[in-house]
Amino acid sequence: MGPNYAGGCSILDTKLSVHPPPVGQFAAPAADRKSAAQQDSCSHVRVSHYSASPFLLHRFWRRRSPRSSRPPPPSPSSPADAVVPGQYIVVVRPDVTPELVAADHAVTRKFTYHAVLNGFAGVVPPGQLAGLKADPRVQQVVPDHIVQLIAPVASEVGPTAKPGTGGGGGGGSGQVTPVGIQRIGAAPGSFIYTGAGVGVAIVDTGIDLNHADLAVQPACFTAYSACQDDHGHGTHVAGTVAARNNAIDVVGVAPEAALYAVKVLDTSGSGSDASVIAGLDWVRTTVNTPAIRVANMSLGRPASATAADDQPMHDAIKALTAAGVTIVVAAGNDASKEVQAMVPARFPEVLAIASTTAANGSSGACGSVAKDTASYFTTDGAFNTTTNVGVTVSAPGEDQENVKGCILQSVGILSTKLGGGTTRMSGTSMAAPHATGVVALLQQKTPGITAETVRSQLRSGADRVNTAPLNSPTSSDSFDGEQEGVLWAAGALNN
Ligand SMILES: [Ca+2]
Ligand SMILES: [Ca+2]
Repeated sequence: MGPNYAGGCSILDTKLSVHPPPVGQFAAPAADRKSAAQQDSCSHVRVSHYSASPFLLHRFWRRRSPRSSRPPPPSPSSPADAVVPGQYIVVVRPDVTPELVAADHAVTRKFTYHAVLNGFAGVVPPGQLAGLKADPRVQQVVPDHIVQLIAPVASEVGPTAKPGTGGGGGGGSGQVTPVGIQRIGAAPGSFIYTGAGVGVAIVDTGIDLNHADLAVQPACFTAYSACQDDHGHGTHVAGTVAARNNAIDVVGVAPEAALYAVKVLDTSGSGSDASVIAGLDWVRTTVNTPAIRVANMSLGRPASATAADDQPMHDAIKALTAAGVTIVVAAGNDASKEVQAMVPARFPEVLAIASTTAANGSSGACGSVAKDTASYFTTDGAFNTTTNVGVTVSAPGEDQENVKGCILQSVGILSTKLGGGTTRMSGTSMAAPHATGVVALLQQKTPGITAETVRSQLRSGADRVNTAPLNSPTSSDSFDGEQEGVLWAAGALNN
């Protein structure tokens, strides 16, 4: 049998997480709580988001302190090495049929991999584990680690978020070009590229298939029962990449790119290595028109204490990259960490994107936060040209940070909302899709461009290299010794 692309409750136990945004946005965290409390019959796993409490504000420190003395980050990370109980990812030899191995050890497969890996995932009966590991056809057996969306940080609701579907909103003003799109120089008409003919996989909670400002391809993958977004995170990410250039809502970086929904996270924003690898396997296997050339992964988890446990995910990433798909990953929303501590952001094949502010924020008693400042929540990490690990470039993950008294409030990125209209979210989850959109433009200009060439062009074409990101004034500032600049679409395209 082929991979389980759309069958019912196939993924029961995996948790992936999306990188959440910072303080201020009320809708998303409320939805998170709702979904956590209403887990469907298919989801037996605990939910652990990176998101901050919606009403938790971030204190504003005047002095930067060394990373080692920083206070804990504003939002809790999922516990290290959280796994789906009893579930394993099994990699078998290339010449072996994974279905036969699973049957021989009484494993009910939740996913079967034929493209990015040869293997399967499922619950291994307790008495079978030793025999499975000893089977000469088996190369690797690892626990299935929980993955989550990089949860959005709560963000202040700005004046242009619109509750309805389409239409003018705010006095019939029509389509809004979000501040982040403007900041990277990708407003409509800035260049001849639109992403036309380029497929983009949104590896996330799904996409709202009925949103009037999103044109989603009919082909899709789900690890659950449907490709339709039931959380909101994936819909927001999709809009930043490719909301249509029309008279309603917002416009994305690459408004004519083809969006593919790859739903690997459940209604609570959680999945696991097994579900994520299944989504990547679908991207690699399925022949789509237009072909998928870039994948956005605004999700992750801490690197495992056992390095071998991260190998199947890494192998899947390597295989998909080698097949010509550039993979863009949110760095994470934990300023106490660097990307080398995160999976999949730590893998050298991916483009890890950190978050900056797109505009100047308002001033309070403790000062103000200028545009192009490292977001107070962003995970960072200087790019190491030897290991190829680190942040490729920063991009807007929030409109701005306002200071009220000595409290920071994040005003989120405006993008498409599950159910129609627009909403705001903040986080590296919102920064990554700005870069994904630019990759779609590059793929249109130079079909087949490799991930490493893309990385090189994003870095050399960035704006304010050696100046931005500016240091955050908070104690959790993310200065990592490299100011790699802010994503700049025209710079990347003109290299
Ligand atoms: Ca639009
Ligand atoms: Ca940096």
